[in-house]
Amino acid sequence: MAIRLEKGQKINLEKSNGNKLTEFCVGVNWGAIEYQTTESAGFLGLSRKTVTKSHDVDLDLSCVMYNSNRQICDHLYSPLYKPEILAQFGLSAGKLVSNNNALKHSGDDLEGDKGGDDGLDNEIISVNLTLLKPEVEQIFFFLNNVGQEDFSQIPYAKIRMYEGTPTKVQSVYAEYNVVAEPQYRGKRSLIMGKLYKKGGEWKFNAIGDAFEDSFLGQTIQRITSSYVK
Ligand SMILES: [Ca+2]
Ligand SMILES: [Ca+2]
Repeated sequence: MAIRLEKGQKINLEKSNGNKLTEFCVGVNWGAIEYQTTESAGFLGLSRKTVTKSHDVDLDLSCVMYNSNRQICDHLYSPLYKPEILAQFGLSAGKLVSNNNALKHSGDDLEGDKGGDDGLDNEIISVNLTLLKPEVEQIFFFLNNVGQEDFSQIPYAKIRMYEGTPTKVQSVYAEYNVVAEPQYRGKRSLIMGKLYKKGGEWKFNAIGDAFEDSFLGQTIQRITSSYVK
């Protein structure tokens, strides 16, 4: 049974059989905005018909890793972010694989599901904690909306941690539903949570704080200034 994460909740990465969870995926599933409109149809376009159109929603799932000096030591975010804009925030170019292959991103989805919820995550970060460089102490996962709409306009956006692979979900460990929550109205970025090492063991803290940030660089600056401990 998956844990329904509540804002601020801290959990141990321990499975029901007592084993540690070291390999898992963090995924986000979301939908494009669909709407109905009419357009001319028929011979000479003299009649009208109702059609369903969709408006792409480009959410980006990313993460940044910090060392014990609270400095960024690695990251995963879309290579589509312009390096010159990232540089203004002191950030390196985007990439989809972290050092040692410890974390891997499935790639930048620019649209969201069309034609209804397909039940699959649109962007996934696979995590293998055993491959992390020892210097990594905290890993923050966050979500940005590259488009103009806020989270409440998106039909669904669900985040989950699960065992399995990006193509096969074995067991969902924890999940939360972003757009169903009123606190996400008007917001375009979300600091989802952090993995952190304590006494040599990894734990997860669900943060769930949403902001108006329109660019990933703002969200990373916010994490660095207010969330890294
Ligand atoms: Ca995306
Ligand atoms: Ca999907």
